[in-house]
Amino acid sequence: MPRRSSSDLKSFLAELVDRYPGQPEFLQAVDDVVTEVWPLVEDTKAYRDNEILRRIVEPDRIVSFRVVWQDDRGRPRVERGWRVQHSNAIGPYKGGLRFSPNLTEGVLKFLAFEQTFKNSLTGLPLGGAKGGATFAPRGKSDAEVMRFCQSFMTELHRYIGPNEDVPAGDMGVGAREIGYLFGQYKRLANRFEGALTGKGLSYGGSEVRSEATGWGTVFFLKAVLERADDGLKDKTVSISGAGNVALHAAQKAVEEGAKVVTLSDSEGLLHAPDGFDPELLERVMTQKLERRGPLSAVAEGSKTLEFHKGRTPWGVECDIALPCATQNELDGDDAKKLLQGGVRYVIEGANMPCTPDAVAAFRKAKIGFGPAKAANAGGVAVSGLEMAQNSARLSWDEARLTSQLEDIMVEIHDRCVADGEDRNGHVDYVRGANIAGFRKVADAMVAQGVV
Ligand code: NDP
Ligand code: 2IT
Repeated sequence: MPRRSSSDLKSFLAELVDRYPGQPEFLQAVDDVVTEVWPLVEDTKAYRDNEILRRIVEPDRIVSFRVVWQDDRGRPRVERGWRVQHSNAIGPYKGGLRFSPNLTEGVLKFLAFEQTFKNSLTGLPLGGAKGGATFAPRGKSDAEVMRFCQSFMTELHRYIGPNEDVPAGDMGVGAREIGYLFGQYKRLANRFEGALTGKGLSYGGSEVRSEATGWGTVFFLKAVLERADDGLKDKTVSISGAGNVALHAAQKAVEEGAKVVTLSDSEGLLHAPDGFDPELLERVMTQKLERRGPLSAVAEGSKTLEFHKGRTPWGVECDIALPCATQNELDGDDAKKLLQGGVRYVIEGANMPCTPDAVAAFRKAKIGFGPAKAANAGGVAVSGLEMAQNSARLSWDEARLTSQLEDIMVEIHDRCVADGEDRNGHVDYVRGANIAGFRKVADAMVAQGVV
């Protein structure tokens, strides 16, 4: 079969644009991976002969379903639910569930696509998937959340299982939702088994899973810093978001001696010019993760905190930026502001938080840029360890899991370096993560034949 050229790359991507015009996030994620792995595919006859690229951009399957639930007034409410099973080439489908009113199939396709390469980078046997629903947990009572989760699982349970597809949390799906989802799965399957991760510690969950994504992002950052002969102590860090990932990233960064000066939520920016201390972070955790209230309330009556409605953290000068809220939250203009302010490292805690313009600006400036599929893989990695503990019917302790998480993040870092370092010793982590993540999946696909 003849080799393809870069004009073929353009037409390959253009074909997808024609086929999926309503899925910009999916196209964005595909463009990022395909552009980086194209030369590798050109050079590898088995990948070309097996049409690996054409196959990998098409999810194995997407199930979509209606979810009807009853609100507290007794009215039936209708949501859309999905599970995108992208690839099980290297292990059972694995990836989170997102509950968000604006969720679309295209967003879930991007997340499932990314998940496949992220999971490959962890070195664990995990395929890629993502799912969710248009349900908005905000403002709902516990009873409403429970009824929704039960109804959602009544549909989803047919497609998941410990060796088939293992969902976990993502935006809008935390410990409470996983509890209700697991309870309904167990009732329907009549089996106590690890069909979900992120479970509570009293019923098969793993130590360190709730902290894992944020802590893992900081472990990855530390590895990047260490390679640059630099360290986290006394660095000024801007973080966006105030959810599971952002708050645990902030917690670990503060523990490592950094000064974290921002957090944010969908209403605005919480600026702490003197930095958040551990007690203050505990208060924010209670407000955002337990009470699910607005971040602005934390600043009320405070002399050291400022809340700016409608603003993002990217106008605040920092050494390190950790976008940990949502996709495309940091654009080209934000990147310019951050670079002008002297940012030296940008590490993605959220999935695809930087737009292509922003990523291009950071790469051009040759700062340390850690892409999501490498930097936020700690969450799914500890999910993989939760699956291993469930299979063995054992629970490992916190110290063991923290050290395994750190080892995995350093290994991911090193995989990025192996495939992303140029002749001058500069590491392009975007290239490294895409090539290393892709190669393992592609080799497994070649080995398994035309399936
Ligand atoms: P949470 O639901 O716990 O938190 C999300 C946070 O982001 C909330 O503070 C939310 O604000 C804020 N937010 C949402 N949309 C916006 C917006 N448009 N502008 C500013 N802030 C916004 O989710 P997670 O922390 O779990 O997830 C955050 C990111 O990390 C997502 O991209 C997710 O896919 C990714 N991720 C999560 C993993 C996990 O293990 N949980 C693993 C790997 C990646 P508000 O409270 O006002 O809604
Ligand atoms: O985006 C992600 O990696 C997650 N939401 C975690 C997935 C998981 O299965 O733990």
